[in-house]
Amino acid sequence: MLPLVPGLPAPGRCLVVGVLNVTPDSFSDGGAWFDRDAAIRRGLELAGQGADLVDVGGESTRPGAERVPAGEELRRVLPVIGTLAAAGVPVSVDTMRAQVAEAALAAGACLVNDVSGGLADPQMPRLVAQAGVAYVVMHWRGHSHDMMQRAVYRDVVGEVRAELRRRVDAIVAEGVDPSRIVLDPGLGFAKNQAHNWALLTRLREIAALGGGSRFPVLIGASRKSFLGKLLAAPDGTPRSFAGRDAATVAVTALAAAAGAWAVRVHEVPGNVDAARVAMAWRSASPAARGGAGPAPFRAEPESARPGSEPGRPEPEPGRPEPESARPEPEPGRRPEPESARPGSESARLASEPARPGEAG
Ligand code: PMM
Repeated sequence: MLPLVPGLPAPGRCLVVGVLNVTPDSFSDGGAWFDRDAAIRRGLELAGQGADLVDVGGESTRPGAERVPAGEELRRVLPVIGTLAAAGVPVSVDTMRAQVAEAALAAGACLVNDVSGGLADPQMPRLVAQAGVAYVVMHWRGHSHDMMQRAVYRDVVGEVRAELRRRVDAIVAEGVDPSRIVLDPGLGFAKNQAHNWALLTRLREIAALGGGSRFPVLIGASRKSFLGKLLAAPDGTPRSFAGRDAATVAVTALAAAAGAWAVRVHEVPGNVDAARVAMAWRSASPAARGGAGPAPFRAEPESARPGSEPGRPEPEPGRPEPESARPEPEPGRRPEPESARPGSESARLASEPARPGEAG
């Protein structure tokens, strides 16, 4: 089942968050949307292409980046957020500053995406709690100028989980509603290639954070250097940024099939398709019949299958059931099945008759 986050779109598939960096220096698109009108046009374009949210940021977090003053960050993002929100586009603000988040929320943003998970500005969790909005809490070990020196782990998944757990506890203690928290492993932020791949393949463990409940997980793999290195030319030259979009789509399909709640991407259309493919995949998979996903194609009632327990996912053969598979959502975090939501991708999959002449 995909979790629902109150106040945010629920398309019944992995959400696709379009990146809109209003910066001169972001790593892959720096400068492209620095002009205000170009940024607004791009935001409308992303929404028109099917982005469920447009994530507006005014400060680059590329490795080595220095901070921009708060006044400059506000100048970059506020007019863009205000115009997009007024046009009906669901907008998130990518900021580490409570002052910027507060102004962005007043301008119409509905989600705070804080790559520092509340560490860069201690006022942020309280602000988010008071505003009652959704909050992306990313794993972060320090500002971009020297973050790669902190890419040292003995057990990257265990340490990222433990550090996120501590952040979530601190943020909830400040009054943030746990049902509004989205976790993000922070690919590329104090992580090398091997760290990123390890985290991507263990999303369920990140979502569970060591407890029974599951948090929604957002993945930001788009165009990142681990994809550039993976696709490097024989002489070692990394693939160009735009040349990483197909690999980004592949990661979206895999992450969404593994249960990611959202992906943050530069190019929307292929990723929306991938999220839809993943939803169909999850809907049709045998595990979905046990509760790890919706069950629109169920051929027999769960109770008819020997040893099955309604609502309980089937462990993979030969593997113990992960704690994240235990069906004990936190109070207030009981998502309805995607197939139950009218208009959702999975409801459509469940109800759509096969068209004549088309193989399913
Ligand atoms: N990555 C970047 C910026 N913001 N936010 C979240 N939640 N997760 C990310 O992985 C993330 C982010 C850096 O990428 P960009 O410069 O292309 O925006």
